[in-house]
Amino acid sequence: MFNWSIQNSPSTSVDQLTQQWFWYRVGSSGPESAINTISAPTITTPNASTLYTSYTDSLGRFNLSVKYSLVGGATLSGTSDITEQITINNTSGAPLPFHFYQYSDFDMGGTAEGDSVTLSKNGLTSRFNQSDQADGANIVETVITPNADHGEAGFFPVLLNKLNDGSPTTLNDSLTAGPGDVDWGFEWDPIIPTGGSYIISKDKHIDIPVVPEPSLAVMLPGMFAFLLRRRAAVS
Ligand SMILES: [Ca+2]
Ligand SMILES: [Ca+2]
Repeated sequence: MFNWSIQNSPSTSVDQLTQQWFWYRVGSSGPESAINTISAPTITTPNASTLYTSYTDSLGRFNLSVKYSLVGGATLSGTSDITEQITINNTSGAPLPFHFYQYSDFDMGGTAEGDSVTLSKNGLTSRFNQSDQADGANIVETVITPNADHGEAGFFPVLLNKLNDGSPTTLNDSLTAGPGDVDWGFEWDPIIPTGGSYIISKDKHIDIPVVPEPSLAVMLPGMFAFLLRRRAAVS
């Protein structure tokens, strides 16, 4: 996901997202890989707001799918929502030690600078369940289940480089970063039972300020001037 544009005036919209994507690792050694390296994707779009992408491991250990559901708010409400459901099916014939990562680089308000992020934990599980990133009144909130084992808030591109380097990464559990060009991630470390599935559900919600329509007090003098010019032109 490289773009999430939301209308902020009758004539303009602003992209709030640089990148959100997923990485994975099987076992405790070796690097993480982006999920688009698993295989060519199978993509289906049952309707205009729903997208499925699925990948199949060439070694037969698992398959993985992501379902995106987009719900735009009412026109000029400044709100938009995306839910994602990630399903990992263990097809290896043995318990599968899996590591799954969400990486997010939002740039709220359409600017990389000025953002702050806070990751928070469920009070009962003490595991990560939420991220809140803001630049002024531009806010994105992410809520996840099951809660993640690790999280990391930092400055672009530290976390992205960790996920793309050649060694295994465990997120460092730092809770806050900013203001600046912040990014953040979550990490799940399940052992998926033989023949079992692991399902992650996430909801991301954006609120941005909206520039209202010009008021009638501003528009009416202009309309009268236009009508007077038309009358003058006709007569
Ligand atoms: Ca910003
Ligand atoms: Ca950012």
